[in-house]
Amino acid sequence: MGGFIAKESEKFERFSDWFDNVLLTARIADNRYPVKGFIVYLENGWFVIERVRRRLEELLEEDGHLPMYYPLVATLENFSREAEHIKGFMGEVFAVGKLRTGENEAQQETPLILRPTSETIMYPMFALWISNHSDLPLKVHQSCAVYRYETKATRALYRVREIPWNEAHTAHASRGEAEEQVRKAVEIYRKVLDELGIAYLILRRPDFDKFAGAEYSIAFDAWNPDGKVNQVATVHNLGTNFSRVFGIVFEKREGGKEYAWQLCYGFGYSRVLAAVIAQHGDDLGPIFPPWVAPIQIVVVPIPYKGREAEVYEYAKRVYGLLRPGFRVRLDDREDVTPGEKYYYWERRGVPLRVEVGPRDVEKSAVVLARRDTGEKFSVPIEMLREEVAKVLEDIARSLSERSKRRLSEQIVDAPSLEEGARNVELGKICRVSWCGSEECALSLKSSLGAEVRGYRYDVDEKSDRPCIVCGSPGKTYLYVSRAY
Ligand code: PR8
Repeated sequence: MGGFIAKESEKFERFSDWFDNVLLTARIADNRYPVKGFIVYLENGWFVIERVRRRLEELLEEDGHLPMYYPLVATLENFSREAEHIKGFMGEVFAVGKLRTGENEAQQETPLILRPTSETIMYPMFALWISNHSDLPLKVHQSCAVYRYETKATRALYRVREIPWNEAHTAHASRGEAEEQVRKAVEIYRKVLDELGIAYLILRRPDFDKFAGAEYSIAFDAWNPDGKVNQVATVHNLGTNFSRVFGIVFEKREGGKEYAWQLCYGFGYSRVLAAVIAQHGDDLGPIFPPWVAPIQIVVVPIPYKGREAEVYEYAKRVYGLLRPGFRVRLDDREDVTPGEKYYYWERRGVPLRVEVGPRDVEKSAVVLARRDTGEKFSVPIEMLREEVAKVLEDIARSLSERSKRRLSEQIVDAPSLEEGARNVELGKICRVSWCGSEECALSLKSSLGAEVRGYRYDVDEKSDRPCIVCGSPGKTYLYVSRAY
């Protein structure tokens, strides 16, 4: 066994072409819809998103988040109440109103805005519902689309103008409780991403890059084959910045009033889908982690002349054995060769293939072929279900390990600015010693020609080297790379 090395040169050397091609061939998304930044999610892409959505919502609801649905539109007036927030988003807002259909409709009403995010839609309602400490904590979530008139180049899944996401918003009675919820939110996101085998860094963003209106922001940056990291989720501590503006005030247990402490966090479904494809795929196409794979197993009969009937019969039996509990497809097309079928399903990301030929019929066995490693092995039919379950689990584990290895290979320590710039050019994530000053972080952006993504949130990385910019003693390490 072994000896098979997945070909990935296309994916690493011509990522953009590879990705566009995979989206269409594997029926994930079609980017040809004639409105910039809007795409059609095809059956396989949407299937993965749906699975991920269900799992995320399950975890959020276990943690006490209530599912709600808020309006798509807001008035410009409401939207404009938090000064920092509006500064951050005003350039990206879509406006809507009634279409003018006749001459005498000269008088236009003030347009409404489409939510670019829902703080200013939800928080006036929070103010109505919260008046006492017993109303807290309040935790809500919704999966929906938000709309941003992105001015940077759009890119299917990575940077779209209609963004499918889950957003969660919470209000708490103290700074401490809000901080505790930051940790819980990070754990929930971490769990979903880990189950998908996605490898990422959890980074606290530098202050100049925090969410508009937040005290601080934490982000999950997933690695990407072209070296541009993919921010798949973010957790923002809003402090009392929004509650002051929207009047979210509560009566304290010990008497007196206080503004509620708030968080908001978002999980970008389309970017998570992009990470699944980009991190796990190879030159043939995607490899879906089994629990989100639209089809987990394909059964391919290998008929020999004169023995077609018994092979097809046997394949049907195998299919029947797997059907309860697995998402399985029997490819019994008669005008397509087994080899063509292998290729067809490999390109669609099916993680496991079951081959059955005349010899398997005789031996009461089947051959299992793994999409990730190419390994093949024979399994007796009475062990089929257990073996398949084990192999699927093992595929998930090995996708995850491989992806983590890739991430650590992509991170390099840069001792000087020249080294850093060269590595950024090579598509690396540079780790550089930093004194903690905003000025040095800002200057890195221009000297390395890349984005300053921040420092580790989950690990306290103490630096014992001088700051790469000013030379004074380093405090921690900053991660710098190109980004989507
Ligand atoms: C918030 N408010 O808004 P955030 N294309 C694809 N995914 C995107 C795009 C885009 N153009 N823009 C953002 N995302 C907070 C938290 C409520 C929820 C995804 O936060 O602006 C990214 O994965 O950081 C991003 O991390 C997430 O939405 C949240 O967006």
